[in-house]
This record gives sequence, C-alpha cells and structure tokens, in this order.
Amino acid sequence: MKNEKLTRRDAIKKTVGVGISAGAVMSAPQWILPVLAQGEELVSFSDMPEGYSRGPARPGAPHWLDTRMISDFYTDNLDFYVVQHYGQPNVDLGSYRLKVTGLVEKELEYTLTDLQNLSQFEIDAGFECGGNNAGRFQGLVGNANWKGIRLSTILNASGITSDGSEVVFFGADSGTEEIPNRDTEVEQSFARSLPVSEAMREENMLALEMNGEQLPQGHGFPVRLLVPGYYGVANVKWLTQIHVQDRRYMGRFMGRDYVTLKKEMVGGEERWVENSVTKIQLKSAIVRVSRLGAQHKISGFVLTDGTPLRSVEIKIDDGPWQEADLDSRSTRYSWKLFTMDWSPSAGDHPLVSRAIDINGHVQLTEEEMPEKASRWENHAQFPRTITIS
Ligand SMILES: Nc1nc2c(c(=O)[nH]1)N[C@H]1C(S)=C(S)[C@@H](COP(=O)(O)O)O[C@H]1N2
Ligand SMILES: [Mo]
Repeated sequence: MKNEKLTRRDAIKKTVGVGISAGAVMSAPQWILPVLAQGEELVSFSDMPEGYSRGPARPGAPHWLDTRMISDFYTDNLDFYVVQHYGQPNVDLGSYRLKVTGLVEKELEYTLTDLQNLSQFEIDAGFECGGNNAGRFQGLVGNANWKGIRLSTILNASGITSDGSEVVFFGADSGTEEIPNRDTEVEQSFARSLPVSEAMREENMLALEMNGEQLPQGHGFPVRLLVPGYYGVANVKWLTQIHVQDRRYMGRFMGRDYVTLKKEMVGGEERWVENSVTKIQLKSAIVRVSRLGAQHKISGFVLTDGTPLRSVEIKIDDGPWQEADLDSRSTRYSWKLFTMDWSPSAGDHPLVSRAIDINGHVQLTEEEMPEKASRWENHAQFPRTITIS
C-alpha cells in the first residue's frame, strides 16, 4: 500500500526526470506540474476563464485546487482543499487532551502520545465540501491516504451507556454566533455529530497522518475525525472532545448550516424538507482533457458514499453514453478517477459524465434533479465544453 503511493511531489520529481514539454509547462502553474507524458499537454476548457490558475494553499487560508491538475490518485497535502469556518486554531501539544465525556461508563482523556500508542490502520478516502460547485470547477475536493485509530476503539474504551444515542465531536476552533432577533452573540465551537450506530462504523477514524505525513495544521493537527463516505463537513478537524448524549445535537453545522433544503415527496405530499449534509451523493465530474498529438484523453473523478459503482459514462456532443475506464487503484471510499481516449474533430464539443451505482442510481442532470433551495450537495451532471483547434 505505502510503496504504491505517489504523491504529487514525487510525481513532479518523476515528471521533471523524464523531461516535460514547453507547452505543458506553460499551461500549468509553475509550482505544481501535473503528471504528463513526454509531449503531452493540457487542453483548455472553453467554459473556464482564460488564464485560470490556482496557487498553492496559503497557511491559514481556505484553498481549492485547479481540478485540471488532478492526475494523481492521492492529492498532495499542499493542494488538498482547505475549508474552516472559524479560522485555524493552534493546538498546544503540551496541554492537548482528547476528552471522552457524557453517557459513558468511564470518561477518559488522551494525550497525542496516548493516541499514537494505540493500534492504527490506514484507509484511502476522498471527499468534497458540501458546498463544492461548478463555480470553482469542483475544486473543493481531494483524496488521501489517512492513518489513525479506529473511532470504535476509543468509544469502546469508554463504553457508551444504554441511554447514549448521539456522539458529538467538538473542534478546538470557535467563533461568535449571532442570535436571531436578539442583540446578542455567543461563543461556539465547531462541532458535528453522528448517531451511535453510525459512529461505531469500523471505517471511522481519528486520523493522525495524511499521505504518510503528520496531519498538517490546516487539515486538523493533531487529530481529526474521518467519516469515510461523508461530505467534508463531517470530518471535524482539531478534535478535542467526544461527547455522548441522549438527544440530537442541534449545533449550527448540524441544524442550521450545511442543511440541504429540497423538495421531496412526504407520504404523497410534495414538501420542502431539511436534511443535514451527511453521506456523499453519487457524483462524477470531468475535470481534465490532455492531448498527445491528436490523441486526447478525458479524465474526471467520481465520489460515492461507499456504495459500489456500476460504471461511469461520458457523452460527447450529443452522442451515445460511452463507458469510461476506472482507475484500478480505486477503493470503496476513495475517489475514483476515470479516463476515456478520444480523437476529436476540430470545433466545439460539449462533454459530460454520469456515474451509475450498483443499485442502478444514475447521476441526473441539473434539470432532472429535485428542486433544491439551498446551496449544498451539488451532485448533478457537470457539463463542460472544449474547443479543438
Ligand atoms: N474543527 C473544524 N473542523 C472542520 C471544519 C471547521 O470549520 N472546523 N470545517 C469542515 C468542513 S465544512 C470541511 S469541507 C472540511 C474540510 O477539510 P479539509 O480542510 O481538510 O479539506 O473540514 C470540516 N471540518
Ligand atoms: Mo465544507
């Protein structure tokens, strides 16, 4: 597993090693070069502004990546998107404790060393922000190898009592929240929750490492929760407290923000329904077209909640849906990269992909999707255009 890992930095070294075409160097930001074969170049999307480019993530700041650069299975830690709502806290390791409290047989506290001494596992998981969208060309996304402790190990060590039903995860970061219709505000920590049954899933991790490195500051150092198959918001960074309670947790990021509002049938009645952003909705997106001579290659990614995929299909112009090739490194919770070779004629070409899971669920077009009022969970088909000269 470890030795198969090719980080973007390794890839850069490799690419530089074999020499890279001038065209490719010019079409990519200098700091980060995609893996391109000799003579291969990126083809510009005509739906992107000319000269579109993204710099590296800056310390403390949000970041999204240039999805045309996605060519590695693992997103480099320097390019993995960064989102937080109250800024990035600095956790002091000397006083750092992860506390387990509430409806448990035994409340416990762990230092980072305590956690590092527990048995660890690795998992590949990719996710996007629940607010990822076409405006950022789907750049609030990444895929990494994570290493850490099973959440269930920690929950079982404390022992959830029979009345415990909800597990709340608090981060070290906090901010002031205004109270509607009151001239007042309160200081609140970032937090998310899971029902006990979901929290006990064996793939859930308290992550200490990302792509073989210590968890970077911006991604939650020293410890973050990782809930594979869930949108990014579930993966609480800078985790300091796990609290078990007997009622739903109603904090901002469960109850008010990251709440999808869409039309659903409720017992034969069409109603507007609110749901917390939780499991990743089946989604594919074309993000990159490269060319070697006249031979073009279309690439993209698929995200799922862990439900196996049946296929990913690409439609070019108004032609038939054609099955794309899936990256063999794909795992249950990783993103799944796909490619298709293409020999286009000159002119404008619409391109779009759709994912289909083993249950036959098909990624729909924006028009076919149920009406949605909120800006979360944008998983419709993502049509692109490209002009071949
Ligand atoms: N403590 C804390 N964890 C957090 C957040 C936050 O604001 N505070 N933001 C969440 C959201 S909305 C997203 S999309 C992911 C982003 O994770 P990343 O920055 O590692 O990509 O972190 C989640 N975890
Ligand atoms: Mo997010």
